[in-house]
Amino acid sequence: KGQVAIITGASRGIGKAIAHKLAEKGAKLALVGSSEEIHKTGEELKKQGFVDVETFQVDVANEEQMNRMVSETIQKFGRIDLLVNNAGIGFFKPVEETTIDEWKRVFEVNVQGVFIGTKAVLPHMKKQKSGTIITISSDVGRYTIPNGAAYTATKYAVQGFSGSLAQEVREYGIRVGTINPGMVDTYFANSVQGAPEKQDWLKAEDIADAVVYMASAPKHMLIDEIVLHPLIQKYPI
Ligand code: NJP
Repeated sequence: KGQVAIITGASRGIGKAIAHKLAEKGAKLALVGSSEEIHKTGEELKKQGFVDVETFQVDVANEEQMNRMVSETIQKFGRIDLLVNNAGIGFFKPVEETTIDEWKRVFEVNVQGVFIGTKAVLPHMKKQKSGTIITISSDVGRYTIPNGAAYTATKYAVQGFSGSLAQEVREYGIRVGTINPGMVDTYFANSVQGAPEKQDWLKAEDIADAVVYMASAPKHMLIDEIVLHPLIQKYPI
C-alpha cells in the first residue's frame, strides 16, 4: 500500500491487468504505453476511484522520453518502489523471412527498452536502498521454439540482463527478477484477447498475480524467476 510502481506496456493485455491489480492493492501508478490507448487505461482507473495514476505516451526504446517519464514520476510521487518492464512485441516467422528492420525493432522494444527503463530507475532505488525490478520475459527465454528466433533471442537477452543485474544491485537492497509465462490470452502478436481458441490459456490477471506475489515478498527474499503456463501447454514446446 502506498508504493509507487511504473508499469510499461499498460495500454492493454498483461500490463493493463497489472495496473488494475496494483491499484487495488493501493499502489500509486505511472503507466507507460506508446499509443494514445495508455490514457484510456488511466481514465478507467480514475473512474474506479484510483486517483494516484499518471499516464505517459512514451516509447520504451527512447531514452530521452523514458528519462523524462521517470523524473516526472519522482516529482509527482517522490519515490519508485517497483518497475515492471512489461512492454513487448513479438512476431513469429522463419529466420529467412525476418527483415533487418523487424530484427532491430523487436530488440529495441524488448531489450533496449528494458535496459533504458531499468537504468533510469536505478539511481532512485539506490538512494532509497530498496526497490524491485520485474521483467515480463517469456517461457521462450528458457526454451527455444521454431519460427520465433528473433523474439526468442530478445527474451534470452533479458534473462541474461536480469540475472547479471540482480547480482550487481542486491547490496543496495534492490531485487531483480523475471516472470516467464507461457501462452497468455492478450493482444500479443496481433491476436485478439478473448478469442474462443484461447479460453484455456493463462489470463492476463494470472501474470498480474505473479507480479503482486514477487513484489510483496518480504524484503529479505529474492524470487529470481516465476515460470507459469497453461496446464494444456506441454514442454518442450
Ligand atoms: O501483449 P499486448 P502482452 N513502448 O500486445 C505496449 C510478454 N509475453 O500483454 O504501445 C511502450 O496485449 C502496448 O501498448 P501501446 C510479451 O513479450 C506475452 O501479451 O500503447 N509500450 C501494450 O500495452 C510482453 O513483453 C505472452 O500499443 C509499448 C503492450 O506493450 C509482455 O508479455 C507470452 C511499446 C503489449 O500488449 C506483455 O505482452 C509470453 C513501446 N515501444 C510473454 N510497444 C503471451 N501473450 O502469450 C508495445 O511468454 N507496447
